[in-house]
Amino acid sequence: MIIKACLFDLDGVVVDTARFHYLAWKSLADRLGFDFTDKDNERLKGVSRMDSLNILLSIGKIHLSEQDKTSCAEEKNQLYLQYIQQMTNKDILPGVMEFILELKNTGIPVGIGSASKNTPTILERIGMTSLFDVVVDGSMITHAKPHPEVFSLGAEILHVNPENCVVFEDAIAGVQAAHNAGMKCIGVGSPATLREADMVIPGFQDLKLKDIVL
Ligand code: B16
Ligand code: MG
Repeated sequence: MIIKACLFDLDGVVVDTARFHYLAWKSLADRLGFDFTDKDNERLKGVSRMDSLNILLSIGKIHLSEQDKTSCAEEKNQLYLQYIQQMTNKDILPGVMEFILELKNTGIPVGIGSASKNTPTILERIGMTSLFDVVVDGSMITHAKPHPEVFSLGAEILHVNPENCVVFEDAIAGVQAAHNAGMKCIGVGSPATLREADMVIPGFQDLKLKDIVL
């Protein structure tokens, strides 16, 4: 394929915010009186905030009104915001910056496609805001991954056809979203989990554009 744009998921691909999401959800679960494990947290990766809350409540076998759910989601987000306020460029995952700079030097536009409504805050904290040609986040979309909207919108804004876009994703729902958008997807993480991806890399360390064969 001819690569004309690369779209990056944020959480788990550019930065490791999973531990902050986990700590914030765990505090909420503690207050509601049940245990929320690290393994449970895997189920929330790439999933929208309200969908994550619904999964969390199903683990705790807790039923809440819509109003209480909204306030629980807000409570979790306030805790999460406290964690991400401490982020710096040291939180950028190894090799991502170098790889993005290689793409930019080659003339390939780069974008973000994230479910997170906190994307602008995180990009600002890690100093990467101006690096991306397009940023599509959770506040700009109606449908969560695996719906293709977050990536389709990015490609549309960049005026690039989906068949010329490559998506980098760490979550199964994100890989499916890329495929649903008609794009190729490189999984970042374990091949066992991301077996639907067109190629899987453990991370970006030492990755060069020439290593990508799709
Ligand atoms: P927020 P991504 C996703 O981001 C996270 O993986 C997921 O755990 C989180 O619940 C979701 O964003 C919503 O985040 O509460 O900050 O809006 O992986 O799509 O970049
Ligand atoms: Mg992710």
